[in-house]
Amino acid sequence: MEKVLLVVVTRPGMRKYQIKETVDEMEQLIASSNGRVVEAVTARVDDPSPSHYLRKGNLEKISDLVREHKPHVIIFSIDLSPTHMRNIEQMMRMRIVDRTGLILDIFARHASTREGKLQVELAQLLYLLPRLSEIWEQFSRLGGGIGTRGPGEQKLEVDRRKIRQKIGKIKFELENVRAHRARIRGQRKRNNMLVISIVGYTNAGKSTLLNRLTGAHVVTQDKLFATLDPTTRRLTLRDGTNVLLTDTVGFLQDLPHTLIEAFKATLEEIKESDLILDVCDVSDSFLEDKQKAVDMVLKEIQADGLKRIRVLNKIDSVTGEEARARVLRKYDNYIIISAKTGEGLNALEERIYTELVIKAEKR
Ligand SMILES: Nc1nc2c(ncn2[C@@H]2O[C@H](COP(=O)(O)OP(=O)(O)OP(=O)(O)O)[C@@H](O)[C@H]2O)c(=O)[nH]1
Ligand SMILES: [Mg+2]
Repeated sequence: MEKVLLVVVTRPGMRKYQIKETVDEMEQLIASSNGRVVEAVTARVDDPSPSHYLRKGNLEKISDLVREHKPHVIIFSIDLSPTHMRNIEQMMRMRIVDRTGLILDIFARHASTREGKLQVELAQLLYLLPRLSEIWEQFSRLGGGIGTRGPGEQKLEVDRRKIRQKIGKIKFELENVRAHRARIRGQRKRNNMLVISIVGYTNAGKSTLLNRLTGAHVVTQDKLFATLDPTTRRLTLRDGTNVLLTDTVGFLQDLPHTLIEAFKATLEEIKESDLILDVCDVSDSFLEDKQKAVDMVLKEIQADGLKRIRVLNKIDSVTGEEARARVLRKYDNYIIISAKTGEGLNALEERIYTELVIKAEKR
């Protein structure tokens, strides 16, 4: 396990609970990447410095903590420009990872299929490409003198070209995956097969729900982004209608754009479903914000107009009559379940049946 010093950058006007939410989420992301936070420090940035982003006071605070804890890496809660990253790296003599870098690391750890790996590699290259030029620009500025400029720029061009070629190659391969997926969808449509996608924030319990409903064996973990590759299983409704249920990659607040782009083929499946099960975790203190993030991703992938059942999972974690009653009142438009104990799953299947079979017959 790597020792991590976590720097949570806050902006003026950020509320206490938002800071807490960011710290919590960063700690979960770091744990999912097998890191251990030795200390989490907040650094308020009112007016970013051009060279290091953070100002002197915060940099000194960080440098003291580095001496104290001797971490392996410093992880920032925001994305840094390559210049900022490099300057801080040199000052602290330590590896720096920013938010997108961390998320990419988790994805790289969890990718298991060929498609998953290709998508992650694409995201990594998309992350690298704009950074490459900034790194080189700085190099040529610093080098400045005779002879450094030409070769530097040539090398940059070569590197860039190589990366673009690689991106093109991966995109081409993923295009085949997309086309294959589209053909399968076409077949399903012709066979009048109905398709349901389970979506929701990462760690909400989507895979546990798929396993419960269909007897699948998708790995479930108390880690963020345990699932990257979609799994589809058949579910038989009570009148014998077969539907297909798909569990897919989870969402996150401000999901890096490079990942959305790279996972286009996977996310596209959601858009084509007849129904989505939008799963969230009642035990999560930041449920509302996470639901907003889910809504935003659904909008971004143009799946916000689809028929949707809102599912509130992990009700087993709410103990006490009163607390339960409060949840039931507050979330009266949700189907309340526990994927772990099986509570509420009959009601959920009934609701799926109503949405897909009864309402369809009426039309
Ligand atoms: N108490 C409780 N825990 C649950 C329930 N459902 C899932 N969990 C736990 O929540 C964690 C995440 O479950 P997953 O099914 O892996 O969640 P996911 O939404 O597929 O997560 P990602 O694939 O990482 O996005 C695991 O530790 C599960 O055991 C539930 O109903 N009750
Ligand atoms: Mg999962």
